[in-house]
Amino acid sequence: QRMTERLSTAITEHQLELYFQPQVNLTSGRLTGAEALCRWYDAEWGWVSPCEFIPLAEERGLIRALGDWVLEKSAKQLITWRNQPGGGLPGRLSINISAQQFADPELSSHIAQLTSGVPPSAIALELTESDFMRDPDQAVNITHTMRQAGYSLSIDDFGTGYSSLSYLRRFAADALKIDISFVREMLENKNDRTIVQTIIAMAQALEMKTVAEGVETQEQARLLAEMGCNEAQGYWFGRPLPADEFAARWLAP
Ligand code: G
Ligand code: G
Ligand code: MN
Ligand code: NA
Repeated sequence: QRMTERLSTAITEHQLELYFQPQVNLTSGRLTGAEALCRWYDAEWGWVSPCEFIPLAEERGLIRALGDWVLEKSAKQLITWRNQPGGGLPGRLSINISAQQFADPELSSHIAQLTSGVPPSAIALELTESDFMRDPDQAVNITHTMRQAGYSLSIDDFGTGYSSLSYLRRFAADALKIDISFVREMLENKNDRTIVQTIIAMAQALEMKTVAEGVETQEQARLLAEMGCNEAQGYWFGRPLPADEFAARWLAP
């Protein structure tokens, strides 16, 4: 209860922060974009994990306000970077969208409003596989609208959400993000390795890109590259950083 009030205040008074984690091409090592990750530092509680406050925001009707803040802040950041010497973030900024935002029939036009000045080609939206599967027929319609508007779509936490092959094809997503739980032990665990390889083969057959999550070692990166995974994200390449630190480390001077 108290947490709901504090979160509500944090949203309206702009006490949340966006961190940015690099995404890289596994063959070239070059930056392909970044994922925007929401952070909340509370004076009394310290850092509160999004695994706690995102579900709370969803339950207590705050996710729309939080999601709008994330979209607006993302747009401002992209514009700021673009106006700096060196020319901005290469590739796309990936933004997490929750199921309730995704179910909004006005989502595409709403995002366009909140991100005015930023071309849709600079934005990828991430929705978890289980959120896609809540109402798959509706998701198919929305994904087509989003694609027509020029946004990229990624299926987040892939492998944990039981999507059927027929829906996967119809979602028209650009990328599958291989869930961290399969990447974590892929060197030691043959089953996990097989799952990762199978996801990559399936994505290739459906002409989707693969992005591995939670890559923490060079060995994992090497094996994923060998397996044909396109991109990766994880502590091996870089942790999520505040905007200025991200720019100092990753963007051209
Ligand atoms: O960054 P971290 O691993 O702590 O994030 C935990 C979870 O919170 C992840 O599943 C991530 O997708 C989710 N998350 C982070 N930022 C946002 C956001 O801005 N919106 C939504 N809907 N989820 C987010
Ligand atoms: O669920 P989603 O993929 O949106 O969230 C990504 C989450 O994974 C973020 O909370 C981020 O902080 C976390 N993360 C990113 N890279 C790594 C990593 O290499 N190892 C671990 N354990 N977590 C990571
Ligand atoms: Mn994500
Ligand atoms: Na994920």
